[in-house]
Amino acid sequence: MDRELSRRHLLKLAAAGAGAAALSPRLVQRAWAQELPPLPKKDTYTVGFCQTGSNNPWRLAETKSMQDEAAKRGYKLIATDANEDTAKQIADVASVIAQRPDILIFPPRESGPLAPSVLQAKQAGIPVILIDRDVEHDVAMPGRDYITFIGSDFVDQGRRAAEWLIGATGGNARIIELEGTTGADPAIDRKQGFDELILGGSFKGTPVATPVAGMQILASQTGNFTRNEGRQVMETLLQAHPDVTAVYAHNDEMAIGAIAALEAAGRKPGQDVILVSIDGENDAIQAIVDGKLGATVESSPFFGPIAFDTMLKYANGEDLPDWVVVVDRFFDKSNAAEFVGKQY
Ligand code: GYE
Repeated sequence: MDRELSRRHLLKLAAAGAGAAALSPRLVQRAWAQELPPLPKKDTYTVGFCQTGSNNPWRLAETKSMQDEAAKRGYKLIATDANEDTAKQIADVASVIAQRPDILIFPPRESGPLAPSVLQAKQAGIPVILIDRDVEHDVAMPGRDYITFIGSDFVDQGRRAAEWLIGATGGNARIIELEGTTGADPAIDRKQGFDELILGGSFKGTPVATPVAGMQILASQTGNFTRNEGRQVMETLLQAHPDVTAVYAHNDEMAIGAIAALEAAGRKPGQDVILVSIDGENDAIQAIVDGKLGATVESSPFFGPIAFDTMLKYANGEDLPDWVVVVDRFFDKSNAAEFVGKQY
């Protein structure tokens, strides 16, 4: 057992109010069994990276960021692509574990089904860092079962989108919400943050917002984070709700799809229908400049540098937070021009 890691664990026990000296040997033994797998200090690492798919610019940018950074540092990447199929990602993780990388760094496509995969890696003695999407903490816990989650505050992203939309519509809108992949952490949280602000609600029993009287959500349906499904779902919902005046899409690709559906139906995105989304890809920045998309909350796909830096901190025995929060910018017509073609 790495001494630095042992120290980290004891610090945690102490922080939890359980002094190590007060623990019976059996309890200590059980605590060790819960230890995160260690990561030795080495000159080079073999890193497992199980991507969810390659069906949008965000995913491609994330994969490239991991590949580029691994190449720069001379690390070997064992990469898989689940083709946006959760069952395949579960199988991919299992097969990468069998190849015994030093560490597994990956985005779990769905937060429930991939949680056991994290435990599987831990059992095999392979430490895990989750990037961009998290798993359910009642099954797998950061700091206990995996090192940490590196990613954005998705609830806050949803809130920021709602705040902007309330401002842009003067607090009066009939909204269609295009949700991300069902069961994906960002889809769940982006809906929660947005809906809470618009409709009012509570978080763990505490009221967080009162409804905005003039804002209503006409329909909320998944478009699977893709442009094509965003367009198709928007086409269908537009027929059922021709009185729509705003769209909130959980990512840019679906917003771009919705813009196409609106234009095909003779509507004027940016004028009679106001759109807001999340990510900050090139096409979205351009759509803002063109006056079709109102704003997008940034969600960065560039995880390579921060993922490997975090990995090295772990190898060095540094105490890490359970969540490494990625801070996001915001793009609207006030700043979009300076980012044209500079994103991904
Ligand atoms: O917003 C979306 C992608 O998990 C944060 O997944 C990520 C999201 C991102 O497909 O475009």
